[in-house]
Amino acid sequence: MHDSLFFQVPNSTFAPTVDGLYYFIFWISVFFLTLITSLMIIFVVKYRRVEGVEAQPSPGHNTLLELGWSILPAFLVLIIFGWGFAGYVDMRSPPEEAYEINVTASMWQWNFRYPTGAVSGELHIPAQKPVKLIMQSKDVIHSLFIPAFRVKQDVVPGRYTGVWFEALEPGTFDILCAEYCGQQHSDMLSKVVVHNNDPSKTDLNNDPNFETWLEDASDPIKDNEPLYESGKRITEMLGCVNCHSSDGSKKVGPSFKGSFGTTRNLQGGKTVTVDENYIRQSILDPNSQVAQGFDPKMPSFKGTIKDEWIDAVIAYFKHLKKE
Ligand code: HEC
Ligand SMILES: [Cu+2]
Repeated sequence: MHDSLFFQVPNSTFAPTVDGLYYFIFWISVFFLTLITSLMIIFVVKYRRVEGVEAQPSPGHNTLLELGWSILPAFLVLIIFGWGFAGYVDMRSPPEEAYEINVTASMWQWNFRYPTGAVSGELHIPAQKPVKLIMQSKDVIHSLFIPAFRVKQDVVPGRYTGVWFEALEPGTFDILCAEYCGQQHSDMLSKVVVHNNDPSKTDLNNDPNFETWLEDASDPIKDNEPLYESGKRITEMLGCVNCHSSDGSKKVGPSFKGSFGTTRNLQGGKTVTVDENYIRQSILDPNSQVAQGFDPKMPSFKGTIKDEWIDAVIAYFKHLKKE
């Protein structure tokens, strides 16, 4: 399957209804646009005023034709209503057994929390299982939009809103904010990672199945590995790697590689040494010290990242320094 002109690859159980209805309306519109425009042009030419020819009085009306063009569109509109309403009711009625994930939207970041206590900046879900999102906003109105699933739902401060879906195939798909929410609205991007839901299948690309991912994310610090490995896992889990590389290349933010122990020029003219405290503060309150040459685009991870996880991330910085 490929992205089409109007849609991303469909990947939820809602997609057939949404796409089907969309194309139904689209082709009806194309049909009537062509029919009406052509007839108009033909009549304009055919019945134009010609010198020396008297205008004829109207021959009366055609009851059959008039009933036809009233009743047929009425049916079309009712079909569209019925089809759309059935789809809407389905989208508004999450199944009892849906897996629940809490979502917090804030300027300009998505935060996903799982029943086990795991948190992540990207949404991880099992394939072929209904998932329900219970969403709230910390500040202004945002809107969770997952084009591949054909769902979009506003996230409103002061109340919960919800959305549910069932993904079909494993893969990675876009999440966007579809409600203008301030300066960095267009950066409020994330991904939904649909995991293989079949424990007997270990994915070809080394993609863990959902249960494995959830176990790691619930407790990313493993006793039997060096702390920096856990730190690396945490930077992947929380989506740090979307903005920071570990190979020295510049992305949205400075690379993690080789920065520990170096001197950083800050906006405003101060300089600091990249040490434990600087890293900790950069994670919890990034805008309090913005590195020169970069935009203050990093969201705060206060409340998302646990203190022990910061230790591990710092260990990872130190490890990258040595490498
Ligand atoms: C949306 C992009 C984005 C994400 C996600 C992000 N950062 Fe950043 N980060 C930045 C930018 C931009 C800067 C530079 C500006 C600043 O200092 O605030 C930065 C700066 C930093 C710094 C200071 C680095 C230096 O060399 O001066 C650290 C440390 C850091 N980020 C760690 C993290 C960690 C850990 C995570 C994940 C928990 C993370 N960042 C997630 C964009 C991001
Ligand atoms: Cu937003």
